[in-house]
Amino acid sequence: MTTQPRLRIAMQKSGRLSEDTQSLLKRCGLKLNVSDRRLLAHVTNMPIDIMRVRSSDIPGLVMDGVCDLGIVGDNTLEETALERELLGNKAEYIRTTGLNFAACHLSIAMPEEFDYQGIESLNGLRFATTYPQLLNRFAKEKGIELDFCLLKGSVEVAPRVGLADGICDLVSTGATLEANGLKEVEVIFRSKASLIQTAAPLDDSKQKILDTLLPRIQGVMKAKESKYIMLHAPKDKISEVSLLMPGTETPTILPLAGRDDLVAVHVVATETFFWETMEQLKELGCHSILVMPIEKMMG
Ligand code: PRT
Repeated sequence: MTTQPRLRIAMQKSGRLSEDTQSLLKRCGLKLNVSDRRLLAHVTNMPIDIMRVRSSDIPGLVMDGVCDLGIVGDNTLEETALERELLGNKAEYIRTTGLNFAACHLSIAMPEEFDYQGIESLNGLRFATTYPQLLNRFAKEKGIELDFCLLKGSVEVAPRVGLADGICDLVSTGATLEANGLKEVEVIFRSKASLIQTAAPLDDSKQKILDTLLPRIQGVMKAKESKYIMLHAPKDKISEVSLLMPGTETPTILPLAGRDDLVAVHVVATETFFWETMEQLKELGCHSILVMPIEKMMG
């Protein structure tokens, strides 16, 4: 008896990526039972296995072909690729699609009191970082010499304890830098999560599974960014109303029972729909304005 090949996807076991990744896969219709101890979770309704590992291991697992796909931050991906190239290891992969979560940036930060006068003021200084390759590439591009020490966590404490002059670490809200008396002076890399796959072509049956999964992932991403808007508008104001809709497709205009002066307008907005826009719509005579989340989108 031949068993159907199963697509293997690597995801972070626990941490900042794991919840969003799990929720994405579930919203794509995958039924999976993820318990803390189970490191290889079977999807029960599709031939897919989920391998739960540290995020820093994900790029290597995909580049070495152990996993077909992986969901990982661009920061980890780029750092690993640079490190593997340096060591002469295979560093090829395909970035199948960007994902809209885990947004952050890798920045150089200095103590508040540091007199920053531009890139040159960093020359010859020592930095604590988890991302030596990205920092090194930045230094080379800018033509400066930096010294660094590798820290896998609590990087922000390094200047205070005399381990380094500054740091190079991930920032999302900036609260950790502020709490540790540091200020951001240079953003060196911007990152979000990505879906990656092995550089070698997948066999036909695995490619078929990916061909089903990928539009679902893109549909979930698009739905997350979109809103369904319904409102009642004066018939003679339709063109002004349409102009106010952010990033919308052509609106659907529907008659309203017993009203010749009003119509219902339905649109999918792909950009943020601000309170200010709703207020402008009201000024045009619109009412019953509803802004609703969309669960899934396709086509
Ligand atoms: O799984 P593994 O242990 O190998 O990875 P990890 O230790 O990097 O895991 P985790 O869960 O901390 O981060 C996973 C991924 O989340 C990162 O590789 C990034 O792609 C993404 N991400 C997004 C972040 C942040 N935002 C983030 N803010 N990763 C870490 N941080 C840390 C940062 O290092 C700093 O200590 O949060 C602190 C700063 O946060 P703010 O909000 O105070 O600026």
